Amino acid sequence: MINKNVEKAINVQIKKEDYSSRLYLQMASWCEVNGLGGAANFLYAQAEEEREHMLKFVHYLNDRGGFAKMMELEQPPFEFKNVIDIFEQVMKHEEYITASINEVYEVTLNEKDYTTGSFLQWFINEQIEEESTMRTILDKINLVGKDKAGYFHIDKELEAMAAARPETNTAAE
Ligand code: OFO
Repeated sequence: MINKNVEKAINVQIKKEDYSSRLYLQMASWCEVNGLGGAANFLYAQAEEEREHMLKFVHYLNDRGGFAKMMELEQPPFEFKNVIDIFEQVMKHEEYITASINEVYEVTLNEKDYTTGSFLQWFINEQIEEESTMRTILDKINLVGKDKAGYFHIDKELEAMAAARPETNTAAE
């Protein structure tokens, strides 16, 4: 049976992954209606990936004798200035998620639940990758320039990045 404090921490993380998915879905929707098809495709796929993260936690918790609970989610923001604003917010959010995964890891150490600690390694590595991807996108945005031509260029880049993703691509048609 999984330790109660670890179970609680994982349920909080499930909520955060669920929220991440909805946040990116909302951002994708904004991009789609604002002529940013590439960014939309990238973010739709990212939303799907976050849902997969959530499910990984759900199955793990239930398999270990715990009980995954779906909690109420707050409404994600739906007004954005532009694509830079969006990716700056994504970066911030991913940093928050990294800190949050580290907190769950700390609970597993305190409770001497090394099995869950080892399960969390996958997420720790995933966060390194996600933060690095978002940093690359922000660097590219800074390189191409923060004007209409720059936005157009970055949208093409994001389109290519979305197409190159190995995961399920649930991009809009
Ligand atoms: Fe963005 O990553 Fe989930 O965990």
